[in-house]
Amino acid sequence: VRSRNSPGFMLVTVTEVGLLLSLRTDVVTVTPWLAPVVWEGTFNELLLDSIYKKKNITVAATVFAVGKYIMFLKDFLETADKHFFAGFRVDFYVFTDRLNEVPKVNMAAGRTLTVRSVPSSNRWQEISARRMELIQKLIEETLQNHVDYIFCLDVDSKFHGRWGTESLGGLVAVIHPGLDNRSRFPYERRPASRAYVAPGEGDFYYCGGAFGGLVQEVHQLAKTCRNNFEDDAKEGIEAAWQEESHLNRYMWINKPSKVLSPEYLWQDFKQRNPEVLLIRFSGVIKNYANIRPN
Ligand code: UD2
Repeated sequence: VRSRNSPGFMLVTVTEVGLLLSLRTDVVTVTPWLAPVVWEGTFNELLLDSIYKKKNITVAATVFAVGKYIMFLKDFLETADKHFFAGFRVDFYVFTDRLNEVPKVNMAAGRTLTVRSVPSSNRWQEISARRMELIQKLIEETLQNHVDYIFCLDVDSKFHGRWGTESLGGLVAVIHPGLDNRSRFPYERRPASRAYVAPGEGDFYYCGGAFGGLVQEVHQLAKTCRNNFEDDAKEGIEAAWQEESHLNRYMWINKPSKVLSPEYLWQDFKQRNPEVLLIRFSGVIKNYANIRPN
């Protein structure tokens, strides 16, 4: 810290240093393309909230609850209302084939819930992958001109801690919590697929269960992943992890401008790693055989 008395030197208080420097040295906090990696202790939430309050932003969130996955919706929405952009305007969009089973959840002021009907399917892979098409259409038909940011989230999950303005960016991806060995990243490895990532390529392995950013950027992502998924299908190819594989390919080519640490999508069956100081959002334990249609 430079001295207050030396002419030409700027006064930098300890508080300001705290704002400027990352307080975490045990984790990677910036990518090689200079995108922040968000961990607890790397940001000032009061400062960030005050910046975005002035901008008067609206955030949309999409969640799909098709078939038996409707059982996860109540907890998802109740915890989202408490922790996801608390104090900000949030429009939740629920896509379901079980309109009558959508729970009644009282949202805080300034937050809305819209339910949209989607067809059911007898293949979970199709339900998961079709989300890209429906997100693309939602943005084109409804969000384009009145929402600033959007996050697309898995329903079989709950919020446990703050998820707020620190997560905002042009294109935002979340590091998958279960995969830290690069050689085992489950990218699509068949060159015939449009989701192909060659050996030695790829930065992180990102989750299909949470991504977002500016509405225009997510529109481009959803449209590209949808087209690539459908063009693959015409040639009889389905990527190893459906739209998650296409998302990973997209993020390799179009680097995210902000990367969220696994605090932003943990998995309840995993023990917390020491570097994860706070679990903000986490996938619940589920029995796939009981809830998926196939
Ligand atoms: C991973 C991803 C998921 C997706 C999938 C590959 C995480 C945490 N999850 O999870 O996002 O990329 O791999 O396809 O990164 N759904 C329904 N009804 C169904 C099946 C799925 O509504 O019958 C929806 C629901 O919103 C669910 C999501 O699709 O959260 C993903 O399906 P999943 O949770 O079964 O996928 P999973 O656990 O393999």
